[in-house]
Amino acid sequence: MKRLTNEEIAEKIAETGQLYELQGVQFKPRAYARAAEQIESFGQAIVDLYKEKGEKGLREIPGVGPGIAGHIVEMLKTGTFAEYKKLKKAIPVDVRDLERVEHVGPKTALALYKKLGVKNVADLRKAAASGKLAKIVGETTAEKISKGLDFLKTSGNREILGHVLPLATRIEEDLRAVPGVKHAVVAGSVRRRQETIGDFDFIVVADDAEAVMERFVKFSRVVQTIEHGPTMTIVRLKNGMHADVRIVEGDAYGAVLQHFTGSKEHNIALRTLAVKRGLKLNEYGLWKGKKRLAARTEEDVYKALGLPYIDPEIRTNEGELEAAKAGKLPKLIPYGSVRGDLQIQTSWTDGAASIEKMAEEAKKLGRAYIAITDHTKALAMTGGLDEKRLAAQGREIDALNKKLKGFTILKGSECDILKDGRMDLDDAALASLDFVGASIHSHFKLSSEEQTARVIQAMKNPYVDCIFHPTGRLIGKRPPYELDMLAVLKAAKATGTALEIDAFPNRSDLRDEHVRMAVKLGVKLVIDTDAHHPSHLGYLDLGVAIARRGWAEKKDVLNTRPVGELLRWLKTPKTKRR
Ligand code: DGT
Ligand code: CA
Ligand code: CA
Ligand code: ZN
Repeated sequence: MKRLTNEEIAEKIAETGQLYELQGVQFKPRAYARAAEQIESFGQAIVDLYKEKGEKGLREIPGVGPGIAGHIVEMLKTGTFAEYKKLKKAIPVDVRDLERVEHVGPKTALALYKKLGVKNVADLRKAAASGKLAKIVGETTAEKISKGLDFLKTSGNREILGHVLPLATRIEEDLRAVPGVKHAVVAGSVRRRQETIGDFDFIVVADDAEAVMERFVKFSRVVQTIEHGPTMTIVRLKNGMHADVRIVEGDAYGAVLQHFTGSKEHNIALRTLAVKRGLKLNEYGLWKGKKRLAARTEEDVYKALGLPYIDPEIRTNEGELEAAKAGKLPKLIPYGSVRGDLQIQTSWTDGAASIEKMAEEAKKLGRAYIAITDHTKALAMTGGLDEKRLAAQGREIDALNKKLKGFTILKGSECDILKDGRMDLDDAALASLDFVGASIHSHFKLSSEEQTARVIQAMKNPYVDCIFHPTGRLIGKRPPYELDMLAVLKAAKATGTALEIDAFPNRSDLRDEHVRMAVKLGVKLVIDTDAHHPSHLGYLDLGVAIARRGWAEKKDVLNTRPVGELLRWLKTPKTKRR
């Protein structure tokens, strides 16, 4: 039996769905995508589930029917399955690669393969450069695709935090399970919760370094050892990322962790500060001549430099050392402190699950409330709601609220902002809701003046409580639309409109630097998952990480409030909100 991880199984199922989509098969693409998401977020290793309960056990996974269960069994036995091989042979296109390029959907991918033999991004680049692309898709689309390719190039090989944080956490856990390991943590950009990640840096405390390294290089997630030393090893993981592991003795743990957490800019500033005080800071500790003043914990190191502990998320050398010296560090919003999720899509539009299912799952995760915010009619491809269907949805929510104890479902909307800044729903419909989010989903190419005016116009609507994913960027895929963020933030303050931190991994929107501007201006924030599936509801703390990187405190974030307090704020006329 192959010891495949849930991610590996999910990846192949998802790819199979995309291959079906490429062939124009109905229904299957969606079903496979859904099953893949369930497999990836399944609480137990699929291998173990299969060992325990056989093929029947696999069908307990939501969305997995006999067909997909059969594929999984085959995969566990042989590493692949016949259906996948057949599809891949018919259309040997790397869909996972191509889908990273904006404006390349399944139809285009198929046409490009049939007419030009394009199988991956590298082929696509050649086709674009030679002008052949334009002959197939037309000048306009070719231009758009070329822009998508450029954007992909500049965003490089970095991974999105939310896509790799679970993996980093699992490797930490696996390291901790190795006999003799006392501590294992991930340092570097992951510990700082930076929005994209180059590589993993693990710091391990153990007495017998070599024994631990021997175990580490044999982890099932490791495909290649790049450097193998007694205390420092670099490997390549199955997902293509590199991971460094350093093994240290306990009495230098704090200094090593501090050093390898970074950022480099923060470390350089901290070393300069040490030098000014006649001291020397390196990865072995803080030194006065040959005497080591501190090294055991990070707190010890900062304290010996006359500083309070500085949270990793704000170690960027953007004023944190000055704030620390002045005793003015923010008390960052704690993880787990957001009580309710205010952007959730359901099967009323493009979400995968019912309102009830999303509520149940949110409750399981410890949330006290959610807002249901399905799309509106202008977003026709999602089946966006009109005023009448929104009212019907409201009646379903009323009925559910009667059943639920200690949990509240708020009525909301992700209402489209039309090109001129008007809202896609009439005022009466908006007024009937508890929480109105407004989003841009069209006309991305307006000039900065027009786009800024459009968003500000939306904020002037007395019923719009929040602007969702304010910049519209998709990391590695689509740049933000042109927007004068300072003007938007000032208008948010003036109109009593909140701005969202959308925690969905490839959105992360607002981003850290905007959050910091918002906090300075006293603009209220909301942290949401933008969940389209129950498994997305767990993203909330990724949004908290962005808030922390933007120096936000609990008071800056509206949905850290209990539901009663939140509703009081929402019912206050916008210009009187504090
Ligand atoms: P990444 O991997 O690109 O997402 O970003 P980091 O911050 O994880 O960078 P990485 O893996 O190259 O190094 C981990 C940490 O080690 C980094 O945040 C700070 C420390 N470090 C690495 N190189 C230097 C250096 O040349 N000078 C100083 N002061 N620190 C360094
Ligand atoms: Ca790193
Ligand atoms: Ca590294
Ligand atoms: Zn949506």
